[in-house]
Amino acid sequence: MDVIIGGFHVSGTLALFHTPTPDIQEILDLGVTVVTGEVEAEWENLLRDVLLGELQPLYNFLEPTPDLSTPPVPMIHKKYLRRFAYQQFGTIDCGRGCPFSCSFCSIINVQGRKMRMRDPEAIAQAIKENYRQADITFYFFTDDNFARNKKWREIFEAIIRLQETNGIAIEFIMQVDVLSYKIKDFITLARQAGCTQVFIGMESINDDNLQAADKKQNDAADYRNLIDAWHAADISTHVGFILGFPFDTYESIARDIERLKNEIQVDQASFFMLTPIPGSMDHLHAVQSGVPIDRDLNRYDSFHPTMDHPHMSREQWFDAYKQAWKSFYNFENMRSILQRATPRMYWNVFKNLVWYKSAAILEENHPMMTGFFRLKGRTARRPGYPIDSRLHYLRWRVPEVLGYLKAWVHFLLELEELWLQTRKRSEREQRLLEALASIRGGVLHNARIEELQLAYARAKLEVPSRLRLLLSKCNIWSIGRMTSREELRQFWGHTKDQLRTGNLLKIQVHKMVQNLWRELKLHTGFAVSFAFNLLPGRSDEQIMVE
Ligand code: B12
Ligand code: SF4
Repeated sequence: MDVIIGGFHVSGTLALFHTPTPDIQEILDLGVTVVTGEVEAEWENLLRDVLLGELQPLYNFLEPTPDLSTPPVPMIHKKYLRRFAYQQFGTIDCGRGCPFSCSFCSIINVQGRKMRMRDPEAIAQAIKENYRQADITFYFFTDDNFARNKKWREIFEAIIRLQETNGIAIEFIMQVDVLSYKIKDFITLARQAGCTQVFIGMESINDDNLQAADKKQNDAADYRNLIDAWHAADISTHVGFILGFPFDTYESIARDIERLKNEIQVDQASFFMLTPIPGSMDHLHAVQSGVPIDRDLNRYDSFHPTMDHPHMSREQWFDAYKQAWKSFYNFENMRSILQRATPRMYWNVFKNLVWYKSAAILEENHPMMTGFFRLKGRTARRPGYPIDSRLHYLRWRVPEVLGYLKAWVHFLLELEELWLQTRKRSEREQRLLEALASIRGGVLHNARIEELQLAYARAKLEVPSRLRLLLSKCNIWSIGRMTSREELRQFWGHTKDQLRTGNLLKIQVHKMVQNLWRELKLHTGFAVSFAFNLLPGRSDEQIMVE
């Protein structure tokens, strides 16, 4: 069987080392064909060589990089999407390259620093086809720096025209640099075209680190302006943040995360341990100067230390990394993020927080590598690793899954609390709550029917009859005036204590039934709201859980 390997690792490595490195030589010696660079202009020739049995060991297509204006945009097939949790999601690379020269980055050494772009009309056409054939309405534009795509305006305009003339509205995420907010009209048009989130290469808030990494375009003093500018357009901000630059220490990392949360106020952060990715200048310099770096390339995933750090042991560095996730995705920060979010941003941000926290804290993996539940099949092991017997597999896997499910139950309760404390209430609901709070000195629960009627009157809303208000207590779609789970938490804690101490007579059965009913309504309301808002283009306003 012919085996061909292409893509970023082999391309980046050969772009900088020019001759095969030991890992590439190893696969060449196994008879594998290695293809470096982009293959848009060469794919046909490559396939012809396969068919004729004339495959060469090594193809170098790094130079010249292909023109992107004519090759067709890859189409996404519905069949392929069936195995994904979110099947409306697609990717398109609208352009390639980046003019900057960050030392940890391999993009520039594979795709080059000169920007190349696809034809905006071809992109719009692909979006149209994907919509018709595969119902795709959400995109990740994979350009590493969309802000430097010279055709960004034409691309946004073509997408806006699709909405206006064909009724095809999409939402998308794109990657941009920190200077993007200074480009005239960029943010406004991005918003109109459907951008819901930007991924920003922030990397560090320590200027010494930024200088050391040749990331001179970043100025930490400007970050807050950047974030404010995107927020003003209702677009949420997600930053890439690297830990382990030369001027980082265990303590400075913790301080920087606090600033990221409280001063710069980003909505989401992806943390990475600095990794000398083959194809980056950092990797080349490490190899050339004999700096010890890990040989096992499986560890080059940004969540394993692969080299020593000047101020931290590998364990400390890894711990600082883990603490960064914990600190950023703690309850208080997630609450602040959601309180700041506008109604348009709210559910997008909420969903991302669920994904990120469950992956980073519950699964202890990088969110970009992890979905919601890792299958970990018994026989699905990397070559060289032993396959467990069925019994041995069940012995560790069953407790692991049970522990994971237990962690999820806690997490779901945390999410419910987050939702109750931050959800975007309709104006009507807000008025009613304020009126009731003013009548009852801030206490919202256990209101009598007369108090409720008075609150409706004060809020200048039509006053419901006594019967309707009584019936609404039985309505499963109504979460009433709950703004926190705290009262329920205290009740269940108290009941548990009474059960433990055998004080059964003191258990208030009618309160227990009442609270079970409230739990059921709350779980239903939250589940329905969450599921409903998974659909793109929805906002909480459309589902009334008054
Ligand atoms: C989008 C993206 C993601 C998305 C993927 C979403 C999705 N559903 O597709 C997400 C966010 C999930 C992701 C995750 C990760 N990513 Co990523 N990701 C990218 C990104 C930005 C675009 C990929 C893409 O679609 N490119 C467009 C296609 C057309 O380009 P291409 O893959 O390079 O393919 C061309 C050529 O390389 C060649 N080619 C490619 N494969 C082959 C195979 C053969 C046989 C041949 C002949 C040719 C060939 O032909 C293609 C056409 O020219 C790239 C950077 C980049 N600009 O490419 C990083 C990148 C691929 N990711 C990277 C990394 C490190 C990761 C993570 C490890 C991050 C993390 N810590 O979790 C994870 C790994 C996930 C995993 N399970 O493997 C690195 C890989 C570094 C390396 N190996 O050298 C890259 C290069 C970014 C970087 N420099 O840091 N990623
Ligand atoms: S700005 Fe981003 S894509 Fe460009 S060189 Fe730096 S890290 Fe790479």
